[in-house]
Amino acid sequence: MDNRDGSRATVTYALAMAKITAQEARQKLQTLPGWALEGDSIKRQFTFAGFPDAVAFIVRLGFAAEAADHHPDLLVNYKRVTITYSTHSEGGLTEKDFAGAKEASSLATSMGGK
Ligand code: H2B
Repeated sequence: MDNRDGSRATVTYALAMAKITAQEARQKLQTLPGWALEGDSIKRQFTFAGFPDAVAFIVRLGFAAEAADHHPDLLVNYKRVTITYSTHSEGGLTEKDFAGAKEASSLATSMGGK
């Protein structure tokens, strides 16, 4: 499985994109308070001080998502933002979704999201 130069880049990439089972997902969610498994995705809602803060959060998360080339579904209802992560290309959950959720949680918390 090693590359010809002896590096393991291909192997690392394959692992990163491996689909995560529901059982594994539940385990991983124990370190992501507030996030729930819903079908083939993970979901959490944050409430901000008001609509402008909610919009500021989705803009910042949007740029982080673009940089990571992994994009959540984002729903704004007044001051509440619902974030849903799933890996479309895999038709399920991968490590990328949990990395995105972790980033979303720390950004939301830093912006006063509860
Ligand atoms: N985001 C999500 N959530 N799932 C994907 O499969 C995905 C993505 N694929 N962002 C990326 C973009 C892909 O389309 C580009 C070409 O890398």
